[in-house]
Amino acid sequence: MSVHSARDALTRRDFAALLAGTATAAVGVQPTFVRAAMWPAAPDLHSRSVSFARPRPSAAQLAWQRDEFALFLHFGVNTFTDCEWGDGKEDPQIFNPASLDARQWARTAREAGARCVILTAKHHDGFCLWPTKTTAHSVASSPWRGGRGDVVREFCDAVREEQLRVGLYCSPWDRNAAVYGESPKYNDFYIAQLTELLTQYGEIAEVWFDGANGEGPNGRKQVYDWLHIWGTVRRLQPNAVMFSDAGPDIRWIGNERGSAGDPNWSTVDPSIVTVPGVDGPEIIRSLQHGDRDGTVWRPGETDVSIRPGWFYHPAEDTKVKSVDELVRIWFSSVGRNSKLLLNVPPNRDGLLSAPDVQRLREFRTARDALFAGEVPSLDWAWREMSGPRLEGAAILPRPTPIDVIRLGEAIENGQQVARYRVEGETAGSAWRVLASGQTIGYCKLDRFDSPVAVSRLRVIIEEIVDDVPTVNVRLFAAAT
Ligand code: FUL
Repeated sequence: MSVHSARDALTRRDFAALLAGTATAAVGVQPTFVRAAMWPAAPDLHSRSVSFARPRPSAAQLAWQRDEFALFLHFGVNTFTDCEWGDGKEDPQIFNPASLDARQWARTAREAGARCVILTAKHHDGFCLWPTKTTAHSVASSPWRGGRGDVVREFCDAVREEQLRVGLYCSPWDRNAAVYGESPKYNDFYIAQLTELLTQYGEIAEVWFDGANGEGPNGRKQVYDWLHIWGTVRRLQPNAVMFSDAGPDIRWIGNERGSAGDPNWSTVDPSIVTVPGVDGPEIIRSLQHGDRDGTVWRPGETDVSIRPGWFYHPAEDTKVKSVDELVRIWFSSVGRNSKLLLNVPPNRDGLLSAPDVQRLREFRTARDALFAGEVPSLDWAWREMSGPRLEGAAILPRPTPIDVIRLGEAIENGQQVARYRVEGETAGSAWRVLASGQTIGYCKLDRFDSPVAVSRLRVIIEEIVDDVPTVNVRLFAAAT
């Protein structure tokens, strides 16, 4: 997968216009399969004033991060054609998930420990899972529920019933829409679809803009009016975060393998992709790692599928990721200051399949076991030092075999830690480095190959960007 950088920068004037609600400027994307990164050369859309302080998350970005774990549901005509990318010519008659039960999706998500669920309301094939007024290419033309069904409605109701938050994916690239590539017309069409989704289904926590794009028939290239699109979402759902390859609120982590960068800053430098000639690897690096001196808060989301594909394929029933692999992904996503968005695709019956449900249960059990032995919070004594900038020490009530250390910064004040190490006093009074790293952010997890019995601990924050951070330390003892 490649990321291209050749895109028109949003100017500061465009951004001011966006805030004033008068924006019309557009940002282009590449005509091949790209993850298009588009960062406005301006502060975060949440902020109306330019500040020189280090960036901080908005309330919506904080809530997004605190979820830690969300499920992604890829569902649509591809489920019935065994495809990953439909070409838009699919007959709506093939969509008939006879036993669809969104409550099973939502219950499974809650039991797995997810706090948000995101559904593909429309994938690249253009088939809409809700009875939209914008096109006949939707569930209304299918035999499912006699053409009177609405997957998005059933999904939203079920997810909220389980006290989880709702996210919607609506693909910008549309291989069915006749107006795709006639830029102003398609922008209107797409904004009308978003307007339906964002006004008829209650509170939406996340709107997911996929950067994948193969463009339209006859090589017609759609020039997206991102300022207008993002502005519409902000106006209709001010508490939602918007994901796209590069924002405006949440950035893509740069791969679909479940691996965030280490280090991983939640701040980015928006100018890096507005300089003409910057090529792919540099953008991927920025997406993976963020930027310590970045001027906007744009944390990374790690999306990965539990199966090889994003959509359901019967042949992949035996290829569901192992628990060990999922736990490894947890450490390389949530454990690296990211959020995990794990895809689990409903099948042709409209249900999550038995192997996936079973694996999600095992994944939850494995996490519960890993984090079951939390050491009751210790009395930490923190002091500011001249060399190492901050040092915290604590005594354990008895020597305890530590398996995992979870560090976290109070990110509402921004991200500050650039280097740290954790030392433990082991039997025989020898101090030994248990963990060391660069960024901490919302959550940094360090796991040991074998548990280490320690009686005292020191956390040394060796490098701080700006202000002295508040660092929270949680210790987890190995199961005995
Ligand atoms: C990609 C898409 O092309 C895939 O089909 C999937 O939706 C994934 C999450 O993003 O860019």
